[in-house]
Amino acid sequence: MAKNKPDSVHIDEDSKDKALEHNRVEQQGQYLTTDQGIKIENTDDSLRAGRRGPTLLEDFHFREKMTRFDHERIPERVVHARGSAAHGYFQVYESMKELTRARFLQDPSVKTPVFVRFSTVAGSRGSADTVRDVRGFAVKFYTEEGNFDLVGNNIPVFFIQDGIKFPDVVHAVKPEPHHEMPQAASAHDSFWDFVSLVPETAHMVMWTMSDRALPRSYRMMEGFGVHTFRFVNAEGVSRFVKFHWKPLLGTHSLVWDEAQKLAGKDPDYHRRDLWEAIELGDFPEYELAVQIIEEEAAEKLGIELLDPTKLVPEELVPVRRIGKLTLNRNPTNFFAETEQVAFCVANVVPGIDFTNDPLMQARLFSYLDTQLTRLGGPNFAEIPINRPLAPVHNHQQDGFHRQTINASRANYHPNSLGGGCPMMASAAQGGFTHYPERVRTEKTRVRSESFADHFSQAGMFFRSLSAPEKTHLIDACRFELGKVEIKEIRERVLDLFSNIDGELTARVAEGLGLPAPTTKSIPKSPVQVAPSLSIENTKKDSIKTRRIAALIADGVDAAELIDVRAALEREGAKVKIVAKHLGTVKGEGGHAVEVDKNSITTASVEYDAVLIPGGAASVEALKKDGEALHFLQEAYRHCKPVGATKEGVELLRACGIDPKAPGVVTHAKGGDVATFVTGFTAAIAKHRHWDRADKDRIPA
Ligand code: HDD
Repeated sequence: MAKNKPDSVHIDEDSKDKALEHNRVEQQGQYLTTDQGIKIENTDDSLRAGRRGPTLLEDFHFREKMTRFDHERIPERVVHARGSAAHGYFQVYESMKELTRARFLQDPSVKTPVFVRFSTVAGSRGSADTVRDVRGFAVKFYTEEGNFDLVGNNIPVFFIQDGIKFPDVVHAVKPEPHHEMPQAASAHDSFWDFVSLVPETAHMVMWTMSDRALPRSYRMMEGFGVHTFRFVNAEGVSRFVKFHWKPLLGTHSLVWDEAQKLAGKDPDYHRRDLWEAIELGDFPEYELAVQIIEEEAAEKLGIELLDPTKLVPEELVPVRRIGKLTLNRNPTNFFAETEQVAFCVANVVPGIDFTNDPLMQARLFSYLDTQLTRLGGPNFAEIPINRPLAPVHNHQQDGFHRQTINASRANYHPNSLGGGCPMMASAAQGGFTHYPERVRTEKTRVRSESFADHFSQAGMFFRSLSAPEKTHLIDACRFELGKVEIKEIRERVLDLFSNIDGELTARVAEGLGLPAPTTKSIPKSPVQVAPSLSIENTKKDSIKTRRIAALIADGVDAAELIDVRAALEREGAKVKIVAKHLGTVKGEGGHAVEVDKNSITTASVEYDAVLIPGGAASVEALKKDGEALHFLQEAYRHCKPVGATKEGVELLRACGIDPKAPGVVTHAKGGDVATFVTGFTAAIAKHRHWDRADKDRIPA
């Protein structure tokens, strides 16, 4: 039916959920049918000529079932293949009217639905979650003005300055072409060969060797838009903007030994963590923050804003928190949503615009292009998860898998047959107008001189880390380069490092048994040390959702365990009872304690802290149990908080653990449980206690 008013749309938190509801199919209570709706009487036996005879071609149900199965796979993403996603909503704190006309950033009462996909970069779809890698942090905002995709990472800079080198860096890091090894790892010759020959990788390599590349959880990592974007307001005034996501649970990381063990014990560790947190109602939250840089101030900054290998330190330009993202719903179907979602850097709404960052410019092309193959043609925006909530009207048509049935005879513009529709929208009517940046220059493949410094910020990052973080980074380099087989590559990387920092070069060289090249003269950064870059300086004020393992055996002091558990859970932590067997454990005085995990199915690496409750018989049994001793020693070695009450303290001694070591909290007989819980809570909030001088002599 012809209409003379444009569609209007009202969006609230549930709008996308309601839109997806049309595509959800409930199987409960239904008959099995073919794709044509024919009910099936037997799906376990194919149609054959005689009971022992050949299968007949006419068995349409068999052929359809098999054909559909044979074609279930689509190409995995060429990068970021392994991912996990969730639905949620975004709400701005106050109107951003002065800075941008983007409508979803105007009204604090509006909840804009979002779909967020987290990912690793290098590994295949089935690879482990906890590998050393960058994490993708891609957010699709379903705004009333159309979809805005903020396709970021958990690291604020990138390996290369120009997207034309993206295929090179990705080929170098992916498994090598002759034998397809190693999986989901950068510790191999081709990656480090590339790094050694492309000095612009230096800054990002510092980040990927740091603890940032081993997040504890998708819920506990920062996100970054990386590029400089533009905010444009209704008056057409443009300002540069850098986007950040700040997790409300703080930023926390794993240690390398733990990450490697987790990759075997639970390859789905991050996926499970995200899924379970949402199922339990512990909704992950992140604040959207922006750094705003006036056009005139940009030149005086001393940092090339178009260079994606550079960040703007928070110490130089403050980060303003402007709104909150809450993830509150798991997808209904992994393939339909998480796998088929298609993000694109070019998806922006009026009020947000691009810059000439050559990496960003390349990305504006690549995403739509890759979806054409991955999702089988040009109609992927019609897949339910990708479909905007804003109305879509244009003359695009046909192609594989078209869903929309355009009703108009006029499929061109201008037209009179369709009354000139769809119409153009002026800026006042919500039309997207590109920021009219002045461009008057020559065509060239020459990179600007302002992109020449590759080392000042690599050095700034390294210098900004705490001593333990520096050691982790150096150990990571020793590990990765230790896996490199060609000695010349190791030497060239050391030479590269000598442009970054003397201590870094010397300590990595020592680990590799190579002479350290003399430190080059390192260019100065406008900010020499940026404390905001160290994870240790991020907030550590909560134990919400931290997993604590209580190791127990028969004879545990059940009454006290129940008290301590309740107190920790009041703070939002999750206490899991770990024992030799499932079922129940007999506590002192006959209390039965329900076991959550038997020790054969779990390991210390799955927890943030360990609790050893009192109870003489329980502790005596644990002392003779190698698995329990290993559990505790491993957690201690990974610098996790350890709490022990009464006889539990003896288990520490049996493990060679000093009860007075940092992050070890004890409470002797007759002590006050409340004081113990307060101390243990503070130790857990700190997440890790790196200053354990003796940890390396603990066998685990
Ligand atoms: Fe990219 C996927 C993030 C540089 C080309 N990229 C992809 C995803 C994320 C990023 C999070 C996964 C999205 C999802 O969950 O589906 N990429 C980044 C960031 C970059 C970056 C933060 C640097 C600032 N990417 C980059 C460049 C190019 C690409 C320079 C090419 C010129 N990226 C792609 C891609 C992918 C992709 C090939 C693979 C799958 C997809 O797009 O949908 O187009």
